[in-house]
Amino acid sequence: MIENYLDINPDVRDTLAQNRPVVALESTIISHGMPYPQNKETALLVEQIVRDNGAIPATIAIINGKIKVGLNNDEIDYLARSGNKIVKASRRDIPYLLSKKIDGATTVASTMIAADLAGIRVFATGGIGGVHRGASQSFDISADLQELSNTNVAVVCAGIKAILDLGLTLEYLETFGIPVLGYKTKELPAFYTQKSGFQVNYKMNSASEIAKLLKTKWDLNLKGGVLITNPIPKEKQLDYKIMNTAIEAAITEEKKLGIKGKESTPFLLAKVKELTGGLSLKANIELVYNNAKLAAQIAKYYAK
Ligand code: PSU
Ligand code: MN
Repeated sequence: MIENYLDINPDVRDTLAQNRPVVALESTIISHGMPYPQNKETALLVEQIVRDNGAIPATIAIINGKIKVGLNNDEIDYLARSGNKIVKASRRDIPYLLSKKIDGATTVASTMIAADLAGIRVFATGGIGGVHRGASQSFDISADLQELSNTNVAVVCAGIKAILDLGLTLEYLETFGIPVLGYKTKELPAFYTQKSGFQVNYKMNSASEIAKLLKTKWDLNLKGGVLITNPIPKEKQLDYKIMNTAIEAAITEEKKLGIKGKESTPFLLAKVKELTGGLSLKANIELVYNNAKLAAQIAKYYAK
């Protein structure tokens, strides 16, 4: 049955069957999170970094009426070039896109669903979606958070995207019982910066410790994901004040233009890139590489 909807690349399937490590990767970050050609270069290098660290990458998207787990380079190129023309596909979009055979780039939420169906437990991205600033009025809360409360996949990220309200997002994560771990940090990283002014629940000092926590959680049938926050490397991080000024300006512009819903995050990321003269994109790319490396290490221990 599920084969009608799920297409797992043979390399990924064999690796999983042998209980060897696989890392899931998303595709909204390719089509909607970064411009071409940096998106393609990043997507390919992220896969290479996963391989160099001893795991097999599985980039995920909706292609030709199926959820494809483990894209080939042509498919990555297609998603990278298509950009906003590809549907940004979250949980609610999956049935429509599959039944209509429409392609889609998967968000954190839908990539978690696909990873879970395929049996992949570790997933690397840039930053998760969360509670938007001003959410008390807009009600804009990313479906990524609900997914983390339901689906057994660990998400390695550089924190909650800085364009969001980190404090409210942490409250949401607490309510839904999602552990927020910091890799070698007590402070929650803020995507472009190591600093945020908020704390994670637990500082973890190694990939093996994290893998052990994952096993414990799921052995106990404590349903849902784990958020593993991995700070951007110190020498790659941006200035906290400069970033916040750019983010506030981007949000003001967004309000003026009346942009909301699923367009909000891609708009804000692109605007912040423009306002920082491309610096935010550079940092975003670096933090994704850093997360891919940690995710591969965690997947390796988890497979043991
Ligand atoms: N991480 C990045 N760039 C991105 C994303 C994550 O570095 O563009 C994407 C993910 O796919 C995430 C989405 O699920 O942004 C959040 O969108 P929204 O706020 O509409 O849920
Ligand atoms: Mn939203």
